[in-house]
This record gives sequence, C-alpha cells and structure tokens, in this order.
Amino acid sequence: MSTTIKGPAPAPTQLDGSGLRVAIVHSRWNKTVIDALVAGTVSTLKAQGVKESNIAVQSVPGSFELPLACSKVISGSHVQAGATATDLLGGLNLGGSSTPSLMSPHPTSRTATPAPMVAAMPHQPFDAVIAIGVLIKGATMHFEYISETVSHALMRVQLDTGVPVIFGVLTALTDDQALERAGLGRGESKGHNHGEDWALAAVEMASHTRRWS
Ligand code: DLZ
Repeated sequence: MSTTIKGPAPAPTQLDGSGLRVAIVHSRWNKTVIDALVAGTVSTLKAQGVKESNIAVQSVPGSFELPLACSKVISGSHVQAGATATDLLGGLNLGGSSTPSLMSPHPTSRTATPAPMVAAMPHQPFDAVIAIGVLIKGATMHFEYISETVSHALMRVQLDTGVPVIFGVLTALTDDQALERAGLGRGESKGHNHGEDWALAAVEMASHTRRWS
C-alpha cells in the first residue's frame, strides 16, 4: 500500500516519443548521483519510444553552467560531434555497492568521461532539453545562491526559446536525500530515481509543444 500522496500522476494520454529529439545536459558535480539520474532518464526516454540516436548528452562542470549550456544546445550554436547516450553510458558508474561521500572539492575528480562535448545531432532542433544537476548543501550560502539562480535561469531559457526545459536539478540538504532521489538510498528503501519522471515530463511537454506550435 502506498504511504505517500506525493509524486506525478501519469499523463492523461499515451505518450509516444518515437519522433522526438531530446537533449540531456548534466553537471558533473556529485557524480555518483548524476550518473544514476542520467541513466534513469535515458532508459525511460527509450521506454517511451525515443530513439537512442535521437538522445544527445552534454556534460558541464557544475549546475551553475546548466542554463547557458541548455540555451546553446537549443540554439544549436555550438556544434561539435560527440557522445550519444550510448557512448556516455559506457563511461558511467551505474551501480556499485559502496557509496562514498558525494561531496568533493574538485568536480573533475568525479568525472567518468572526460567531458564529451555534445551534440549528436548538429543542426537538428531538440524537442526538449533535460537539465540535470545535483546541489548538496554545504557550510556556506553557495547552495542557496546557485539553487535560486539556476532555477530562475532554466525557466527563462524555456520561456525565451519555447523549447521545454525540464528541471532536473536536485537541491538536497544531505547526501542521503540526493541518493534517495536517484534510487541509490542507503537505507531499507533505495528511494526513487527522479530521472524517470524527468524523462516522462520531457516526452509529454515535447508532444504538447509540438501540438501547440
Ligand atoms: C562550487 C560548487 C559547489 C560548492 N557545490 C556544487 C554542487 O553541490 N553542485 C553543483 O552542481 N555544483 C557545485 N559547485 C560548482 C558550481 O555549480 C559551478 O560549476 C562553479 O561555481 C563554476 O561556475
């Protein structure tokens, strides 16, 4: 029996992602969690019919870089052949029993792949972009400033461009909160991988936006 009323209800109509192109832009801070979220996102996109060849993955250093990267990915102004979802997943840590502390002073030390730069499909527009980041509160005000700035900026990108930008930025107060939201919980329950919800939101919003255009 369900013990919570939280969470998204299913879309009212059947989703079909087979004709959609979706970009995932993710940060590399707190990489254990990022890897799981990206993997959950990609597998749900594929389960909704999005072709692997129509999923592009771009990494950036931290969450603060997400809005500009999303904007550029949408405008197509950066063009560099790069990683498809498959390439990227080959370098991801998708499981593993031990979960070290997520915090690290140097984000590149958590980078599985050396920042493969996008874009699998230059010159082709994306129907949706999923911005994925993991902010974990530390001792300073950094978390508050970045969380607020990035959420506002991502909203601005989607309103300015008309392309759905899915908010896949976890703002966690503890490591455990972040792990649970990536299905990596250390307790009895592993939690739920929010990447799956973000993929569903991307397919639904991309479909709506095509109809509304
Ligand atoms: C600097 C920083 C810190 C302290 N924490 C995080 C974090 O928890 N999650 C995240 O995505 N990024 C973090 N960053 C890096 C910033 O987002 C950004 O990459 C740098 O300030 C450079 O602009």
